[in-house]
Amino acid sequence: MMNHDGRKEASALKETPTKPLRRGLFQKFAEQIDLGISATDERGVVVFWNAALERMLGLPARRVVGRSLWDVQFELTLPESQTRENLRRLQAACQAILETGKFEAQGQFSEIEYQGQDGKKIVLLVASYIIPSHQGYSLFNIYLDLETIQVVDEGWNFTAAKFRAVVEQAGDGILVFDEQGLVLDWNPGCETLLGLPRAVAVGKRLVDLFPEMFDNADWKLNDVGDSPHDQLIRNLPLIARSRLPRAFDGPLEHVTGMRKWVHAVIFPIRTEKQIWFGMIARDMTPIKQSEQRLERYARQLETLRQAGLEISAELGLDALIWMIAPRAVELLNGNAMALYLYNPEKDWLELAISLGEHQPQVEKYARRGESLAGQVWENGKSVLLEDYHTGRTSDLGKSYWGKVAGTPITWSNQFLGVLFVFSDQPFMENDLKMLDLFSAHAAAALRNARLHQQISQMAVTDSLTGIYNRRYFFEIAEKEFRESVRYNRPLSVVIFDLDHFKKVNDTFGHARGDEILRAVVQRCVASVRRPDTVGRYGGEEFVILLPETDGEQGLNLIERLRHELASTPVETDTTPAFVTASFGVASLSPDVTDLLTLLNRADLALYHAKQTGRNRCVLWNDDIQEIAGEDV
Ligand code: GH3
Ligand code: MG
Ligand code: MG
Repeated sequence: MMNHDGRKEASALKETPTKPLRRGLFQKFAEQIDLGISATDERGVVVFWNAALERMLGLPARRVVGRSLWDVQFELTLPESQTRENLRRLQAACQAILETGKFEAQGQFSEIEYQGQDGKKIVLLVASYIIPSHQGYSLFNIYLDLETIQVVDEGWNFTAAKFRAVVEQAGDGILVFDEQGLVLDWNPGCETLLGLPRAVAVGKRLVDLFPEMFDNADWKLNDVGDSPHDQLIRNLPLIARSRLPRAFDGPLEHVTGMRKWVHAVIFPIRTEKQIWFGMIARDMTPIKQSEQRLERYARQLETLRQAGLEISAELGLDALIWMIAPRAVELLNGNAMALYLYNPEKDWLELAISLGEHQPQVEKYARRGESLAGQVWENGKSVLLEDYHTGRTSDLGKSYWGKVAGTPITWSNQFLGVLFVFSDQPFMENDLKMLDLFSAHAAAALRNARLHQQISQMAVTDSLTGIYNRRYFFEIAEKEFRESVRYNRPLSVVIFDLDHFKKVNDTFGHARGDEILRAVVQRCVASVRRPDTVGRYGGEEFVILLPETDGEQGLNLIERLRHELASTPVETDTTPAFVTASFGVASLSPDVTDLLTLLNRADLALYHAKQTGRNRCVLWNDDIQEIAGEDV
């Protein structure tokens, strides 16, 4: 272990002869270079001291080599620093570095004041390096004379032309400006960036040439209300002092109106007499655009995920349509949308919803191949139109040209509709794929909603005639009955049965019989009022619920229907078929306590109508009770 006591160490050094550094190419180079270089061995003994260092410090190598570095350094310090304590500290620091090989400030230049041979103060920049060797570590010092740097500065003219060429040909915008923020020089890169020639830019205020960028710049020292120019001027001394470049990003508009995104760095340029500032501006537009594309893509995926979750859980068709609409606009960052749904009965598209700002005029219906919706249907493929005339808008009152993205909605070859998103911004390349994905989600959800609607419908309707089945009719009738009793309102029921229908079947066949049944039901539905409910009671027996209707009114209503049926034949392929029906009516009275009683009375009245000749309407009364009673 090395002894940390200075005196003992000094005596040990005398006993060990120093090995001169190997002469070779390095040494030749080191002797000729304008940098001062010194090196020690593993013990800190100076083994190398080059000619430049001899000149800088006025200390010849022969007076230094073989002595410990700290002794030499100490000798060179200013008289006021030559204390025992300082020597001890210097020695301890050097030895610690040599022992551990750790030196945090490795290679960092710092200004050190030395005393020259003639007693004059010399300021040098010194950087130390610790280099591992086979026996431990050696210390290398590099010394730079600030005077020498001035020499390099003087040689500047020699290379200025070449350097100018670099600046002229650089792809980046490079400019120089003064402490007043006025542009002094402007390279061709700047001309390309802004589209402004040097002659126009020179003498202008920098902030006026890059207005949006300086508006955008975060100078951290902003006083509210300060103009961007004042902010720049106030920041320049700080930039000069810290020597660190100040970087900022921002938008910029080329003279042609083209939008760009620029990254800029402002840095000080020191010369002997003055400080100027340089700015390098790099066009980051392509990078910014791909960044924006990625951001949009990420947002779209999130919207798609959310929309997928949302709409797949919705079975109500109306609610579903209201979910699809805003999500479609959000997905493509559009202004408006339109959703058409296919109506298989009419074989056309019907506008289900259209919403948004600057909402274009869209057709309410579209047949296959007609209008844009019909074309998307026919082609079966998504379209992106860059220049689709979307018609007048109510709020702008002028023609509006916008972009439109459209996609068919299909579920395993089943065409369900067409979805459009309108925008006044151009769509991006991924947008159509996104819309396709969205449309696939929408298709699955729409189909489910349709199926649900059909199944719910099937549960309550009669498949032959499309009116309510017996079970569902009872459900409605029960409710209506309770309400009428509770609020003491009139209520009537009618049961009717076609006359001699066995014969109709025999004459025209069972299939034609079905057709006639449907026709009779249609007539019946057409002749009743909105709140009235028609249901199929049995084979060719039907029931009508007439709320807010007393017996007389009910009788009048069905009398019209009976007459209409009897006087107008049902058209069949062969001959017109006359069908008649018999009707029984019963209405609510205080002695009717449940629905079944009421229906039973209507049934008795119907029986009475059949008994008394058919093709007639009978209102229930107490006498009928007796007749039926006798018969049963
Ligand atoms: P009435 O005047 O006494 O009512 O004579 P009717 O022949 O109509 O006798 P009833 O009402 O008892 O007979 C019902 C007939 O209606 C029996 C059946 O052949 C026929 N029918 C019942 N449901 C259907 C149906 O869905 N389609 C067809 N085509 N015929 C039906
Ligand atoms: Mg019958
Ligand atoms: Mg019958």
